[in-house]
Amino acid sequence: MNDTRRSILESLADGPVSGPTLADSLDVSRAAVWKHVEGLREDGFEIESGPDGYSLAGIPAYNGPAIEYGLEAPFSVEYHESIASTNARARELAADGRSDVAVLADEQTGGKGRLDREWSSPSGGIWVSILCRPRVPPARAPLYTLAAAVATARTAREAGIDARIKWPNDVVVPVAGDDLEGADDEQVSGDGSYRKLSGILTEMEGETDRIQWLAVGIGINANFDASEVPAGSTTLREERRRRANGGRHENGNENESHEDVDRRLFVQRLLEEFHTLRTDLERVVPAWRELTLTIGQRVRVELPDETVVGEALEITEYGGLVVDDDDAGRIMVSAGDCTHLRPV
Ligand code: BT5
Repeated sequence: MNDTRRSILESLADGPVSGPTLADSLDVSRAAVWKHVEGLREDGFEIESGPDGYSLAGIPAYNGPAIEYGLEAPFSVEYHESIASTNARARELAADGRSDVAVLADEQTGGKGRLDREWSSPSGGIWVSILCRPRVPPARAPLYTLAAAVATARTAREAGIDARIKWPNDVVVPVAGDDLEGADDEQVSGDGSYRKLSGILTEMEGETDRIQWLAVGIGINANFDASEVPAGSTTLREERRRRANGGRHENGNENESHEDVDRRLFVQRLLEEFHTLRTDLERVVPAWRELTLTIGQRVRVELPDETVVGEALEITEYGGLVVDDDDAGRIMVSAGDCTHLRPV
């Protein structure tokens, strides 16, 4: 959003302001004010004209300008109703030299998980890629993925959901012991199973000693039913419904639900949390440890050429997982697919 439009919205937030007053305070012509007001209306802002001037009667539910309005983090927002993959778009923007852009979409038609897996991204989700250019060596890149997991879990917790982190990059919701229906028998947390709420895919380009750009892609199942994504997943809507029903799961047939989150506010909090963490990387791992279910669990970690099974002991300063492997003893793994297992 351009600065003049941002200033107009800020002025209108405190009550009606006349066109001439806006023109004076912004040092633009009255015609320019009118043009910007029309532009804001086209973006979905409800701007009424009354005897005292313009007033702001409503903001759009979810689009780029709406997310930028009131966002307290230095990202510009590019929003698409539908796109193949926000990560692919972030890569294009990186090639154009851009930075600090959040690419968002209501729906992705070619969402990607790690190792080129498919990521289901129906309409109603939060599909976002944050493009940035941190001045750190590539070895520290995993901290941005961990920061995204912390930011996601914290924001979901603010929305009333018991979101936790599974190493390295999944945000999951533990399943209570009496609600195991549909949960994978093998995937267990300390007190039952878990369902996946969010996944993160970080892509980067760089040299040995410097990151060129980094795109942190965060997928959060938000305002749709869990039946739209693979078994073993959950959504914000589903979890809030479950909570409202006292823990029982009930299927909803409607397309919209009063348990839906305000995606605009959710994304703003997510970007703000991520920004706070990226400016203070020392705090990322301690914050991650507080939210994880993995440490102390018996885990299986699938690596490209081997599988490690044992107790997860610790996370290293750059996000590696230390496992006490049943055969090989203490091993550090830096990436892989991790499953929590039932204790032997
Ligand atoms: C991930 O991969 O968890 C990373 C997902 C990143 C998605 C975001 S959305 C915004 C940005 N743009 C993109 O194109 N991608 C990023 P991984 O750990 O490999 O998990 C993938 C596996 O999760 C799949 O093989 C499915 O089994 C499962 N899966 C697919 N869609 C899912 C969903 N919506 N919710 C939960 N699980 C899903």
